[in-house]
Amino acid sequence: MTLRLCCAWIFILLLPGLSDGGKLLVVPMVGSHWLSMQQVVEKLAKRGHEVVVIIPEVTWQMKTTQAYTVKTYPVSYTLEDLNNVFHEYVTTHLKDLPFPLNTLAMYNSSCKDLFSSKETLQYLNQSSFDAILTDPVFLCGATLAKYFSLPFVFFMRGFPCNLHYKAPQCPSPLSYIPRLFTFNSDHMTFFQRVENALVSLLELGYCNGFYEEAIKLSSEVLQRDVSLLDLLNSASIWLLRFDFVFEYVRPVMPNMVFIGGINCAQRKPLSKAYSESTK
Ligand SMILES: *[C@@H]1O[C@H](CO)[C@@H](O)[C@H](O)[C@H]1NC(C)=O
Ligand SMILES: CC(=O)N[C@H]1CO[C@H](CO)[C@@H](O)[C@@H]1O
Repeated sequence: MTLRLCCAWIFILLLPGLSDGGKLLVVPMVGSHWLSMQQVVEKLAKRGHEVVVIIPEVTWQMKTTQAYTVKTYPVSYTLEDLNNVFHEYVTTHLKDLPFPLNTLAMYNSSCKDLFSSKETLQYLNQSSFDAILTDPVFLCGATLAKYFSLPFVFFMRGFPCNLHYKAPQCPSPLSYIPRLFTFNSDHMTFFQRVENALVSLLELGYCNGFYEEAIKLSSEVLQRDVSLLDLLNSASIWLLRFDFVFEYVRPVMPNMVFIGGINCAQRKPLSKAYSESTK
């Protein structure tokens, strides 16, 4: 009996169809986030998966290769708008001001343009992808996955407000898991625990405010009221581009995979000046 079962398994594994590559749609975030994602995308294409990367027509040059297909969609802004947004982003960052709203506006208009392009949506629908790989920080990829009812994999550094722990429902007892920016450790005094509890109350409110427009757009596209957690909590796998040793020790779910090492995939030798100064 067990032998027969075993043979059946071997037979299933040898069926030609099952070892064929899948069809993957990649919804990246342009800019620095693309650099490490590209490594993965290239590898997947080399392993025989059919990969399509979808990006706005107006974007900074993204190094691409012939290994995968790049599909662009029309957008309502110009390269000059994009550059202005970037300059403002850098200046506000340097002055330590909060995240500039025009950056958000740019991302949300690029997502809106994607859903306004009938031709693009038709192409995506007809391509019948097996899954979506996306950097979810601006939620467009997650919305697209829900729109086409496709399973999706997140590839990311992290969300503000600990959403990458909250959405997959990691246990997060307030007395032991320090909240972001509190600088507490996992050993907290009574007052630190109170502080931790108060910060955790503010977290979701803060993120809902930050993502207000993006959530509005997702609700419009999906024609129902969606919340931030609705959009995020059904991700099949979370590939997290950091390492838990840089964070606090905390329990994570089995579909969360730390891949911080990928940031070192494109390494270069130290510059001569640096190696000499450390001698
Ligand atoms: C995709 O195309 C099919 C068949 O043409 C159609 O029934 C379906 O509604 C489309 N899905 C979306 C999300 O547009
Ligand atoms: C906060 C923010 O950026 N909101 C903008 C998102 O995009 C829409 C149009 O696509 C704008 O009307 C919002 O002001």
